[in-house]
Amino acid sequence: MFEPSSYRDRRQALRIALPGALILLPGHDEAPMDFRANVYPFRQDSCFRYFFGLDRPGLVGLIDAETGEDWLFGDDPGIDATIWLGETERLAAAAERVAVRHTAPRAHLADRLARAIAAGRAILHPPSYRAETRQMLDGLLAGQAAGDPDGRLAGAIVALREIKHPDEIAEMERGLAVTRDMHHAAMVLTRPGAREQEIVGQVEGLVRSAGLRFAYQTIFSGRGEILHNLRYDRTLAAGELVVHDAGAWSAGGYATDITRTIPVTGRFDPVQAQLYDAVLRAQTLAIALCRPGVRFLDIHLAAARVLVEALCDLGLFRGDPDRIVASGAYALGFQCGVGHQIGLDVHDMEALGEDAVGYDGATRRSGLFGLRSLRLAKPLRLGMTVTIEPGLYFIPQLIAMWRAERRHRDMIDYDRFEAFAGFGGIRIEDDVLVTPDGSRVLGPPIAKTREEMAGVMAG
Ligand SMILES: [Mn+2]
Repeated sequence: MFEPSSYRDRRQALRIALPGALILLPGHDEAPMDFRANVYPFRQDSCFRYFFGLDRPGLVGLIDAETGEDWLFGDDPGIDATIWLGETERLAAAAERVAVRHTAPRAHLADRLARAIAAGRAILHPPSYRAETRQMLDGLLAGQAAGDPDGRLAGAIVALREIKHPDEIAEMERGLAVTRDMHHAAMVLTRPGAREQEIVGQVEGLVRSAGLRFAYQTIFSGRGEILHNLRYDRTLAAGELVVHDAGAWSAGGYATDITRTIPVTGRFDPVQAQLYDAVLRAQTLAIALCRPGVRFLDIHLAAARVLVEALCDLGLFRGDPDRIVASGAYALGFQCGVGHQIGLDVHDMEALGEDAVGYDGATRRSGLFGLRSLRLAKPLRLGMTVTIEPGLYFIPQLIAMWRAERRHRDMIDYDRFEAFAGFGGIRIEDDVLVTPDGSRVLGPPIAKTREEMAGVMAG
């Protein structure tokens, strides 16, 4: 947790952005897995955590821009919570840790909101992505003007949260130190005959030993062309590439998101090396292009062009690389976006709506296959943290589909593409801070060139 004043300052900044507003920020309750007392590991809502800091269930925050007051609604732990869970901290004491002076029992929230509604005030709250939260809000606000109809609240929150304070950067870098260990451990363990789940288990052990949790479900697969492959049921074979996409939540709740692509034998064959180096060049260029004011869309397209040039050299694409990029044909090899914002959430703030986070009035989402998956397109701002994660993926079903549709057939050699069925995928991902004159890769260096990875894998 940060200093109490930092949470007060954040709430004050939100009040200034939304004069007169009454802003309701529900925290999370426990989420049962299979029966009420057996719960998923607790994860606080990130908006609540950003403005109210507290990492415990059962709280609702209220920010009043008319009176200047902050309120926390919740209950002191009863004797059962103390007996079973050791919870003893009273709400008022917790509130003090985040500079909130006003607290009230959770049961008082309905009254408080009813009075505000009777006084004609609209209640702003972020969209709910958990059914329990939606149900609670439906009960509290039934039929009243509430939510975020014109996106003002989402816009104001994004404008604040997307600029990271140095304390937040330090928190992410502490998470990245563990993430470096995770990735290097996976490289050491990767070898022909190893089972994917064994390696994921060992890496998870490292995360747990550090007192942390995965920030999202790890990807560790020799079938790296499946972009979010969550199965670990294979045995690694010589000649394969393994995509390992894994990150931790830091102790303070900030996510890391790192990908490395590991050759199972420790060595790339010549074609793998050619394509790996192309992805690395695309990533290096994209990182170098990051600076305040540059549209992330243009960084995506620049990375795509580097990948296209390499695929032209191998005869998979033919013709003018700029045309291959502009037409969208490039997406046969690179189907996703080059990155996204990262912070408390691995895809930061996407609960507020992907377009609210990644697009603005001047930058609209494209409908083109590939580009439509770009989560961030608007210009970068100083202090933003983003992932840079270009990749190449050979997806047999997609190649067959496009071939049958004769898509971009003047630019694509489908026979060559089909020869890459079984190649898998390559992704290289780092977390990057936008600085005044460029960018900085966050955290300690994690082996990334072919030589660096061979060095780690050789022990
Ligand atoms: Mn990512």
